[in-house]
Amino acid sequence: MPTRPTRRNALVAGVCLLAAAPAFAETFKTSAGPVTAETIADGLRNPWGMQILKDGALLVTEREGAMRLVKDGVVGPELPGLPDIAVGGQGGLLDVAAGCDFESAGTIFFSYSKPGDGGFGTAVASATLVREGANGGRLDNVREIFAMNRMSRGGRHFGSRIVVAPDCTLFVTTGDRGDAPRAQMMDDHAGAVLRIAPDGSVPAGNPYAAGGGLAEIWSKGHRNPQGAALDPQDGSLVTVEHGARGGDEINRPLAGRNYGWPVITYGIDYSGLSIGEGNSKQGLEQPLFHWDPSIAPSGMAFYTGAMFPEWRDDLFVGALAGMMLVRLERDGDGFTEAERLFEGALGRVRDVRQHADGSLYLLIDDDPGRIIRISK
Ligand SMILES: [Ca+2]
Repeated sequence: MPTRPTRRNALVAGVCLLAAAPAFAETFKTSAGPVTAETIADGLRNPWGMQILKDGALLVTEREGAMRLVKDGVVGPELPGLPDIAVGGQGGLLDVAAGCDFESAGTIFFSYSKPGDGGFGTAVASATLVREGANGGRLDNVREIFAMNRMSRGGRHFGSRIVVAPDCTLFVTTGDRGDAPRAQMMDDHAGAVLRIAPDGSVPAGNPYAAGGGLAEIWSKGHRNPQGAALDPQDGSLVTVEHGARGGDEINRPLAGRNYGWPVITYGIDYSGLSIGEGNSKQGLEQPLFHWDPSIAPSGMAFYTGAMFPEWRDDLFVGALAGMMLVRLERDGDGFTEAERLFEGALGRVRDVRQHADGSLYLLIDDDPGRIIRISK
């Protein structure tokens, strides 16, 4: 799909959505009993990433190139200060995450498709969130801390979840940009999990810091990981990626490992042609789980809350094409699908987050899109 980059600054940015969400709630039968899905904010344009703040405000990105605060059901105005963002296809403003020092310094990180020489690539910036009132504010000290080394045309597969680890380093996922062989190239940031310090430098412990690949690379061979979270059991990173047809997969990316794409995959091309060399090969890692048929997985979260004791320690994955929330239970070192929630009822689930009160928040990627709170 050709991409027409739209410089965000050229967009008409005057739409301030200050209407409170309409009261709208539905009840669903689940393995944890009846649960309520309540729309708590509406009118967002393709929301992509969300960080829940301590006072209950939600910091939300819209793919079209806007970041907003949502508080008490009211969607605030665009927060000024974003850099130029190439909006088109799957690109735009993508994930957002609070830094380790958010409470003291207001540091946030966000990912986006950056316009550059030769096209676009996934980039990450840091900024200081300065809040004004309940749901207003601005971004100060905006600084690009990472950009893919190779820009390219085309609007597919930017990856782009950000996970802040307890040591304050950032895991960032990138997609293959629709050019599968790049996922195997060690001199290319595409198709990878990357690990960077909060200032963008290379932290100690990266597997290729001394050579063999770009120093930011943590793992390679990923197609388009759009979900990532830390496993509360051992702190390890878990990712979920869009595969080819029948090849969406969950991985536990370890330093210096290769997760196979496009050499091995459980998927086939959407044209029906086979891909690569089969399902397995020595030296390439197996996924922990894969979906056939595909569900188009996006954001993920481990559940550690008290509201749904039946679901404690389970993994939730949002599905776009599948329009549902998938619950997975542990199965040895891996996971197995246990339940499909809200299938077809709420829309494309772009992201899922756990609130401190144990409820789950879903981002519905649509225009207008919305935020839904799952509780009981
Ligand atoms: Ca794989």
